[in-house]
Amino acid sequence: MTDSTIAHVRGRRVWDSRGRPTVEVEVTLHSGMSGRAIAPAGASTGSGEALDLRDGGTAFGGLDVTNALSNVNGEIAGALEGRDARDQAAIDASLVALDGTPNRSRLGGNAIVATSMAVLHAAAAASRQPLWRYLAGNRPVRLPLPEIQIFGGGAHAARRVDVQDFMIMCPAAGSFTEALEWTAEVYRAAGALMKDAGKLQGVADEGGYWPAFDCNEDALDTLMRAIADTGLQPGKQVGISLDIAASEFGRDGHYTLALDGRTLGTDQMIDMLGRWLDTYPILSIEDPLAEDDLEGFRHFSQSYGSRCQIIGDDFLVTNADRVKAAASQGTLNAVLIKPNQAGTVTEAHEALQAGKTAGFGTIVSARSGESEDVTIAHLSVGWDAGQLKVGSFSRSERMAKWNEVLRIEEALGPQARFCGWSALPFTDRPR
Ligand code: 2PG
Ligand code: MG
Repeated sequence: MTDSTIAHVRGRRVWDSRGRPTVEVEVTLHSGMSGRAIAPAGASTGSGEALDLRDGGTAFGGLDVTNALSNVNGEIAGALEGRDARDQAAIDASLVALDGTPNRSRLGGNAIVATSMAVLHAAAAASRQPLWRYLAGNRPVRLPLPEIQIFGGGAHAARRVDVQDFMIMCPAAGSFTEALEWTAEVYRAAGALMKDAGKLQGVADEGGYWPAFDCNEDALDTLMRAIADTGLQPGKQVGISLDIAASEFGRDGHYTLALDGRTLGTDQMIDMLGRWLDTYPILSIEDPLAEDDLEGFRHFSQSYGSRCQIIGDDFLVTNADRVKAAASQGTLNAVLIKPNQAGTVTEAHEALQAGKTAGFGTIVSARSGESEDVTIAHLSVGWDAGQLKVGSFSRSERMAKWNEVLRIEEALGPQARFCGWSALPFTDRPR
């Protein structure tokens, strides 16, 4: 038995940022050190994701997690107690084998990912290092380029507009601190514009302003005005990033827009996005097409991949094999990394490494249902991912992550390096 031997694994029910039940796991080592993590939850989910186990029935809309918690406190605890928390890969492999299903539906993706992350925290605590440093070892790390939401939309705002995330990126900022400062100004300016227009109606699930717009372009124009109002240069200093989350409204090559009820074919969808790319300084676009539209992705990437980051989220579901296939098929140039989509820390890391090997942009990402858990802030630095997507610049489940990166930046001191433009996988910058 060593200091890092697992003594207890305990699951408990806590509540997420949407007021829904979720799984927290606490792993205590023989030394008395411990690690804790909370499972996040998506609203726009890819069909290939690890599955959250929910009770069904009437309580809390069927979303309770008592079965997932029983699995943590029963089978999972039984399998992990006595194991060394530093053997992350072996522990994650055991969790996958114990579950035995391709999508973690027996024990629950929520039970498994919270356990996997709690084991990681416990191992870092045993090494008496912050998590990001434990992950990085002696390798140099960089502070991620943040993607920050200004307006919500899609499944996070009752489909008020089609696009799910209207975000900004500040690749010309000199530091992570400065990127947040610029973002804070844009967020304030956007709020003021909404107020003046009589459209300020609170915020959506990830803290971006509620999208009280008549069309998607209205949101883009308002975003451009907000950037300009701060005195920052759109394109050169502050770019736009969109998550279309097209699987939410597209299938079999047909895309039905919520606002006007129009149905577009794949080519028309690509034309519409292409017009946006020609009109606005869009640096990044996520899930521009639905997860079943491989040809659409390939076509879109061929047309725009040299001047825009094209991210697979629902399309890749943080799966290393899918990332490798995307690299050989030329369907995109970046991958979103969500630990709960993959199921375990190890699988998420494998997907990230596959992305790096392919020369892709790699973005560690939160979910729309979040908590005070800041694991992903540490993963983004410790894995040197280059980018971090957490939602907006309000609501403490979002701010907790941005603030944690500020603490890491301070701890790095003179060694702090901000990714900026280098995080983006394309060469033709906006002029
Ligand atoms: C996404 C995420 C975060 P959700 O689609 O990228 O914005 O949303 O967690 O609902 O899948
Ligand atoms: Mg997405």
